Amino acid sequence: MNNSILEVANEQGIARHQQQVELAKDLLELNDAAFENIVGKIESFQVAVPSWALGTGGTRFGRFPAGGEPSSLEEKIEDVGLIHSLTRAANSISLHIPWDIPKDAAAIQQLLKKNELTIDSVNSNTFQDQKEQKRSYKFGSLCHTDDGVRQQAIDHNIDVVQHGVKLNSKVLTIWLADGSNFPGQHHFRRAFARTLDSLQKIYRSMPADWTMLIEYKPYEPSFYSMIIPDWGTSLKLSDACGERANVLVDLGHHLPNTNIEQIVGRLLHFGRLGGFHFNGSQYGDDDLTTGAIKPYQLFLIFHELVTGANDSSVKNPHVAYMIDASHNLKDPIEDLMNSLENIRTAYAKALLVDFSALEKAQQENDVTKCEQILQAAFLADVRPLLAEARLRSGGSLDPINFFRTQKIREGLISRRGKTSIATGL
Ligand code: LRH
Ligand code: MN
Repeated sequence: MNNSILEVANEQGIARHQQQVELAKDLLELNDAAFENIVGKIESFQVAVPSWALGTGGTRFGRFPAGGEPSSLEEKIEDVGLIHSLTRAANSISLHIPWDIPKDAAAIQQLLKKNELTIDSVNSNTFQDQKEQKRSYKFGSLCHTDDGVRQQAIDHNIDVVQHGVKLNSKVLTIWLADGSNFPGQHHFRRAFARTLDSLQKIYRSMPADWTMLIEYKPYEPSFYSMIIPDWGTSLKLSDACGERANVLVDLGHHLPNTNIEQIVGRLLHFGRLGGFHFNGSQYGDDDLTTGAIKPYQLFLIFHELVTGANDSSVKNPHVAYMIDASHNLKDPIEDLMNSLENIRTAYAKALLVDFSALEKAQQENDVTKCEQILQAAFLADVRPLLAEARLRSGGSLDPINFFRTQKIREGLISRRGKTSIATGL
C-alpha cells in the first residue's frame, strides 16, 4: 500500500477522529493509562485471514464472482497484505492444502515478508478427492474401514505439515467431513476408534513444536452423523493424542441456540481451547461476516476469553484467532475487513467490563446488576479506540471507505479480469 496516499486520506479525518477519541475517553471514563492499555491491547490483537476466502465461493446453487479475484497464492497474499495494511489487524494467513500449495516456498516467504505477513495454520483436506488420488474419500478418510484409505489420509496430513514447516507454520488444523448419511451405515464406536488411531499417528508424526487443532462440526447437509460432531468429542480426541492437540471452535459449527460462550468457558477450564474460526451465522454454517447477526454472543465469547486471560488459574495454551468465511454478495476484501472490525469491537468491549463489580454482583447473586455491568460494556461505542489503534500502527482511519474511494476493486478487475476465480470456498 502506498503509505503517502494513506496518510493523505487519514489527514482528512484526523481532526474529527481526535474529537471522537476525547469524547470516548469522557463517556467511557477512561483515564490516559486505561485508554493506553486498551488501545495497546487492540493494536496487538491479530486475526489470521483464510486463503480460501478471498473469492466469492458461492452456494451449492450459484456463484456470483466479484471480479478481480486472486487466482494464485501469490495474488491471495497480495490481497491479505492489502487488508493488513489498512486494518493492521491481520498479520497472518491460514493456508488450505491442496487449494493453496506453495510451489516455491522461498519465493512465497519473500512475498509474505514484503507484505508483513506470516503463515498461521495449515489446513488439510480429506473431504474432496483430488484428480491424481488413488483411493476415494467417498466413505470417509481417517475413519474409513479400509486401511489403505486411512493411510492415504494420514500421509496427506503429514504432507501438509511438511508444506507448513517450509513456511514456518507450527499449526495443523484438521476438519473431517467424515460421517454417515444413514442409520446403520457406521459402527459408531469402531469408526471413532479408527479416527482416533489415525489422529494419533498424525500427531506423532508432527515436529515437537507443532500444535494440532481438531475442528468439530455437528452436521453437513445430507449427514446423519459426523465423526467429530461436538466439542466433547474433539476434547476427548485431543486428550488422547497429547498436550499439543487442542479444540478448534468454528462459530458456525453449532446447532441453533447453542451456548457457545459456555463451551469456550469449559475449554478454558480444561486448558484445551486451541483456537477459533470466526464467522457469522443465522441458521447453519453460513460463514457470514463475524458478528453481523449475533454481536452480543461474540461479545460474551470475548468476555470468557478476557476473564480467562486475567485468571492465573486458567492454564490454556496460545489461542489461534482465525476467520473462516465465504462470500456471496459482499466484496470479499470488504467482508473480511468488516469481520476484523467486529472481532476487535467485541474484544475492546470485553476489556471495558468492570470485573471487580461483576464478581461482587455474582457473589451476591444480584442478577440484574450482573447483566447491567455486562451490557454497560457491550453498549459502549469503541469505534474511536479501534480507529486510534489502526492509526497508531500505520493503518487507515476508515479501511472500507479508503478501499472504495481509491477504487481498489476496480483496479484489481482491470489487472486480473472480471472472471478470475479464486480456489477455495
Ligand atoms: C468446514 C470448515 C473447515 C474448513 C472449511 C473450509 O466447514 O469450517 O474449517 O476446512 O470450512
Ligand atoms: Mn472452519
